[in-house]
Amino acid sequence: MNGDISGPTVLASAAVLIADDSLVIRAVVRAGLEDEGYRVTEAIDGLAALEQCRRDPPDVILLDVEMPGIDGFQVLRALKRDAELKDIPVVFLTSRSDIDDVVAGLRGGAHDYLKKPFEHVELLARVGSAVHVKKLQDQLRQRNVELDRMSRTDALTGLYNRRHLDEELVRQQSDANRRHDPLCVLLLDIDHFKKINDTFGHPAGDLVLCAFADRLRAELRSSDIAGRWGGEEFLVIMPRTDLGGALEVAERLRRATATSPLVAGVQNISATVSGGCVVSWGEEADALLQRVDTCLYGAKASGRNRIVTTFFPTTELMSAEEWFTAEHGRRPPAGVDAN
Ligand code: GH3
Ligand code: MG
Ligand code: MG
Ligand code: MG
Repeated sequence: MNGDISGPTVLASAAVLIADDSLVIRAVVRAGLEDEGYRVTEAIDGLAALEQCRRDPPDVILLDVEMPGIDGFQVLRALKRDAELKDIPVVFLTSRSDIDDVVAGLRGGAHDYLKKPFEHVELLARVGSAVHVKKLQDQLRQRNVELDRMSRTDALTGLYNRRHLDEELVRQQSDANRRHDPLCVLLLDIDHFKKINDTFGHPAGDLVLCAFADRLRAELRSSDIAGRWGGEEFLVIMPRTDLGGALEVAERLRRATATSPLVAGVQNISATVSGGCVVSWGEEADALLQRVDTCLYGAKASGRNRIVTTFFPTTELMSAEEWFTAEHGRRPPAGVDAN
């Protein structure tokens, strides 16, 4: 990221709101700032200033103290209460007589103040310093957002990582319990992946994992949350999905993997996948994960390339095919568009 935030381009792109009931002050300040390349908007009183901030938040607010309706201090308090607006630096414009109040205003979170009548150079210096602070804050916030995103992303596949999935599962389960919505989880594990590594090499194995991640992205609905659980295991959280719907998705993924090879660079590598797929019974996330893991283990033990589930209220395992037969007397639909 470019660290220079004081150059003319950055300042020129900064937006300053001037809130003052004096037409003369607004005109003088606007002219001075526009000459320097700032974008300037105006508000004629406190309420108009707040409205303007909500509509199009500026980088800096030049705020008169004495205005009809709500005064500058009340505007400052309203800004500080608003999560979206609280970080916009406020520079008070004040006459000498209310300087003590303005010092109190600084304790209330104002960035700076400017005494009327002010010198042009001082106006520019104080606005410039406020813009500088605002740009630093924006960069920091942006960097934090990016760090947070990275801390939740699997570096190889770009899917969510286990940390995010763990948190998301707890959140989704509590939402589902509160709303009495069904919630399903699907745990997939590529079969004999070690052999793929041994045969084609570890880098090709990595590409297979990426190709499988792409397949997940392509096959799932936008409301599904898919991530890499670890190694060659992937977890999909399916909110507002009943077991039948989740098993259809799971079967479609399993069939697609078994029938069309994964593209790993110049190689097409055939693979199969096994999975456990369960609907939440309202239990704790750990217990739900334990149950889906037992199903996955069952799928491996019973021959791989299959999806296994449990039949409420017992923990007896059955394949997806058996479930569809028992539940509907039918096989899973051949091609269901999940999008
Ligand atoms: P099973 O059908 O029982 O799941 O057999 P498997 O070989 O897939 O399972 P196993 O747990 O024996 O081996 C998993 C392999 O996955 C071993 C490990 O080296 C490999 N693996 C884990 N993470 C990665 C990775 O990021 N890249 C690559 N290329 N391989 C990985
Ligand atoms: Mg005034
Ligand atoms: Mg595994
Ligand atoms: Mg495996």
